[in-house]
Amino acid sequence: MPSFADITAALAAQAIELPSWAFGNSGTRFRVFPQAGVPRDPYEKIADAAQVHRLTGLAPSVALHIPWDEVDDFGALRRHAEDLGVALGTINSNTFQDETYKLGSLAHRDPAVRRKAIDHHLRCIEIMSETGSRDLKIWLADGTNYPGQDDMRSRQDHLAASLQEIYAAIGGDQRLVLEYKIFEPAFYHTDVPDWGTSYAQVTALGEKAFVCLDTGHHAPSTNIEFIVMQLLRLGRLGSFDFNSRFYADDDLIVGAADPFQLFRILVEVVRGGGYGPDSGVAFMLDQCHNIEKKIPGQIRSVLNVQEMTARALLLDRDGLDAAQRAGDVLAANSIFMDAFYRDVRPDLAAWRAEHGLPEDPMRAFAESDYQERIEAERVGGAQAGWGA
Ligand code: PSV
Ligand code: MN
Repeated sequence: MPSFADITAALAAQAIELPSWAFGNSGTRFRVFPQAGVPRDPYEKIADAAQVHRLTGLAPSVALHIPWDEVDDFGALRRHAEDLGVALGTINSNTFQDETYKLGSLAHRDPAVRRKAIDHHLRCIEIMSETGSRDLKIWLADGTNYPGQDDMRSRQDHLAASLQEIYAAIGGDQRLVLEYKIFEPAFYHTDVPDWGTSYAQVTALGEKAFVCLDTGHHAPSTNIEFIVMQLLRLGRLGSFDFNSRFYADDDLIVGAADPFQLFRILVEVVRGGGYGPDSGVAFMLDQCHNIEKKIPGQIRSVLNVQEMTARALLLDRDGLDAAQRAGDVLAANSIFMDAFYRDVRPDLAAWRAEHGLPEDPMRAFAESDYQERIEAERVGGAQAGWGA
């Protein structure tokens, strides 16, 4: 079985991208509970994200959502981020909040609506060159609520043509990632409901198009690690949107609802060559902190990913392989479970201390005055929120 010392080089390379929207107010369709100190603009969101990286060393970039994070000067926002020790990351497009998109965007039957949605993505690509971002992430709310409402087949064709036009604008070192989601806001059919549809659409585009897997976007009981394995095998896993869920797309803290599932996913990531800076797989969070404080919510999240990654890296692959070859079902399963039950927290704490990081980043944040300061300073102005 590998020792903790065997995996520290791999752990040191871990990078998890934070979503700018995790720092703004969010809620459910029933109520948004505003929190004191919440950022009023993208600059303040990035300042908060930088705290997570400062205390964990795990979160060197921040994803933006357009238009939520529109600013006059993206070069200035980029410099602001760099001054705080982080980079601007994935640009997320948004075609789900405009009146025009009520019946769809890139898959809409009206060419004028599709034009508007395509132009929005071309604008996002322009922003990517200013922010230095590699990935354009597309998630579409497109779908229908009632059988017969629209022609699913032609919508798929419209989607393919729209994506082709967007893809043509993607730069040589940029990528397009297409996220799928089983349902919501559409309740009968969704135009990109599953990994297979996303895979079919991105492979038709070319080598710079990949699938984004959001862990909250599947039917209950879906074997997500199987999808991870398959997409890695096919060379099309571009990124993760990590979060956790009990019921639907709950957007809770990753690893909170089902740590074992997170472990199983990460085992397949490591097995399939999806871990590490050269793997081409981006680890991102896509979460909302509706009732807990946002910065510690994000710190807890990246630590959860790190802990499960360490356990996945500690899996005794040789032993597992031998047990599998021998057809020893129980031995194979117990080797797998040994890695899951391994408590890596003391080793990680000591390792952080050796690297000039707080042993316990949650406590370090609680003991800092950052939360108090933002609550005192960020008075007046409109607080940022999911959707604004
Ligand atoms: C959709 O539910 C989604 O997962 C997409 O990634 C969006 O961009 C994000 O949530 C917004 O919270
Ligand atoms: Mn997502």
